[in-house]
Amino acid sequence: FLPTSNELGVVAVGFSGGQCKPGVDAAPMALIEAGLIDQLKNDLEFKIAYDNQVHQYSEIQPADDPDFRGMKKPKAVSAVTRKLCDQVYEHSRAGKFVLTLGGDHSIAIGTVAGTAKATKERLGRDIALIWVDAHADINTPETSESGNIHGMPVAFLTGLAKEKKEDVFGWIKEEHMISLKKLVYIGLRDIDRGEKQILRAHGVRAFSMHDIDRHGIGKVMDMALGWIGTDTPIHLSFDVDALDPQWAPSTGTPVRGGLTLREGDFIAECVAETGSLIALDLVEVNPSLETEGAQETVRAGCSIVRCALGDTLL
Ligand code: 5AB
Ligand code: MN
Ligand code: MN
Ligand code: MN
Repeated sequence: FLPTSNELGVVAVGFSGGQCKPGVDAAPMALIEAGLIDQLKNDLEFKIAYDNQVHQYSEIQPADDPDFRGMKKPKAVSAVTRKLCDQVYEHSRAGKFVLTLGGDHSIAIGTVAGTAKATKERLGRDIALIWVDAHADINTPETSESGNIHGMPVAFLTGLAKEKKEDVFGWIKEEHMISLKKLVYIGLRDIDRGEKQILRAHGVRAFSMHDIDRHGIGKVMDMALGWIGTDTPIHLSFDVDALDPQWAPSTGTPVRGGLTLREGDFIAECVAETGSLIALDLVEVNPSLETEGAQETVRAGCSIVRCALGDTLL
């Protein structure tokens, strides 16, 4: 079921409306300027399908976008992720591997919805979702204290959060959703109260930093991938704030006590080794924060992408 060839669809998403700090929209350009796409083409020999633009989607974001159910910029995030869903769907439906460069993590509503739908159609299979993050991003509009939608994507993707209004995520249908049983978290260390209740109530498989300290990253990856099982198409959504701020300081919601650079790369390498990866998101790089560390954060992001796409040491 793998992407049929070495074809890679790249979508660059300069969107920051899922949270309040400007600058995360500049990440795709920073990653590309650091040579990421050239490396994928030349070193990893991918055939790249990239439209050579960083999508800002300003034309589809409404001027008037009041808070709704506590959500900030609900219509803008809904419209952008809906459009992104179509773009990712097209690549994935055609059997291409899809790399999406964010943007804040709200964009995963679009990317995962797109691959979930495409994979159901193409292979008649449900995808698994590996969410590497300091945060669980599974707040519903009601449990969220911030109203920032980048803390809610998993709730919308699993149907825990629902909304009938078409222009506020009502476009998300069964075909776009994933099962809470096929969701695995790695790197968690900052979970809201309401999120903890959700994770417990649904028995979601989650490996926190505590688990990584206890078992080591090798054992944790065995357990995480064992839970998913072989032969299940995997979408990997990697929030750069999973890494410790020592390695990735330029991100909107840094949390100390995170993954080392090598642990981040190792996670990506292990997922690559399964041969089941169909899509990757890299999100939450914000080059305008911590200018000293911006290049370091960008480099860390590039490294994770290369590892996930099969760059091997030997
Ligand atoms: B990120 C928080 N849980 O809901 C919330 O960076 C943080 O995509 C969300 O993981 C962090 O606002 C979202 C406090
Ligand atoms: Mn996140
Ligand atoms: Mn995060
Ligand atoms: Mn963040």
